[in-house]
Amino acid sequence: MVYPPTNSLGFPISMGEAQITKGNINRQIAGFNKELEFSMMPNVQAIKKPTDNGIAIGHNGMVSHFILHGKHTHSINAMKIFKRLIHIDVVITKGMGKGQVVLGCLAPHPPHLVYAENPEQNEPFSEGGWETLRWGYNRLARKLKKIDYDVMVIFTPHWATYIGTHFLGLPKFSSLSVDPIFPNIFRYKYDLTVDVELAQEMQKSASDAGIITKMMTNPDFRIDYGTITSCHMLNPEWDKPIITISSNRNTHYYSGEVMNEQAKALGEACMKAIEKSGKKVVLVSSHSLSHRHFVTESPLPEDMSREHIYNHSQYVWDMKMIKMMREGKMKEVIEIMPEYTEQTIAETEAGGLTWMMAAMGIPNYPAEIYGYQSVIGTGNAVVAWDPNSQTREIVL
Ligand code: 2X7
Ligand code: FE2
Repeated sequence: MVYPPTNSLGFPISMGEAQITKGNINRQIAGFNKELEFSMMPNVQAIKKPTDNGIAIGHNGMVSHFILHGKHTHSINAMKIFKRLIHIDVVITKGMGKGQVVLGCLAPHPPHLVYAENPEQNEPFSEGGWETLRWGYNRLARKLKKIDYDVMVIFTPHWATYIGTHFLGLPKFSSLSVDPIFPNIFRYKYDLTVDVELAQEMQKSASDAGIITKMMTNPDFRIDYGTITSCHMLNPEWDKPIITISSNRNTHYYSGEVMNEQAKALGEACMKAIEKSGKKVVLVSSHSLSHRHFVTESPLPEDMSREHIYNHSQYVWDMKMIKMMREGKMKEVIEIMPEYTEQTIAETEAGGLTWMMAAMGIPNYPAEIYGYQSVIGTGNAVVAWDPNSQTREIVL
């Protein structure tokens, strides 16, 4: 058995040989989660059953295609059949082994960004604005289009739950999301799909870790604008299911240090569930960085002559954080998070970045920086962590 490393989809390809001893072969392969079973014509004999988990989705001549549901090992040459050599190509088209995070995104959610994009779902009309952030987001959205993933999991500060951590728990949510502070710029019609199976796994895993949890199963529940803005900017087609995780107010109840510990525990629990699920997941930490903001709006919200960071010290702090991200120093970022959050009233207070970093094993590789810009005085960075060193880029 030969194992060339990967096929064009990035999955391993294995090839095996089987000996034909006589007559014709009608090979039919069926396998369900435990073992592949080869059922063959009576004159065909299997010495040893292949021991992989998977299902065959058909064959074309001598080529069979498998979708695997487990470890990537085969013993296809287990067939001792007629006296000539046949070649069996096993093309693994979809891995259902250990699930993984394929990308982590810091995705700020000022509703101004959606407003400036003028998508058909949003009622108000704008003349644009905040291009540095939007173009950065557009570029990240293009990268995401090239990544194979099953679900986007978002942690949002604007679904604030006062007892425990909640997970979206119905397959569909559809309504109008109105920003309570900026109803003039954000009235967005959404109709989104949730991966309830993974949400339940995450909830169970978090609960097993001692975290208070709950599934949101109220069909009238309104999705917060943080979730919608980050998801819209990352995937305007909405062609993937999502899961939103609420933020518990640990920083406010206790301290930034307690928030860090709780968010880490939640991230690790979510990762266990992801691994078990076999799914490929994009994690999204939806928030701004520094968060002091103006309290009056300019007559035209998108008037960029009015836009600037609230104060210089916020800018200096944000740049310090972004430099550490660029250098792959996420352990240090998390360590300094309580102080940073206090000094700039940063939206990291909700725990999103700590949660995402913990789920990703605290990356020590450089983050991809897509843009930084202020929105009503807050500091916002679009950043991604790509665990795949082959596709990781220096963007800016
Ligand atoms: O939620 C937000 C935010 N985080 C930053 C800026 C403007 C509005 O809303
Ligand atoms: Fe926010």
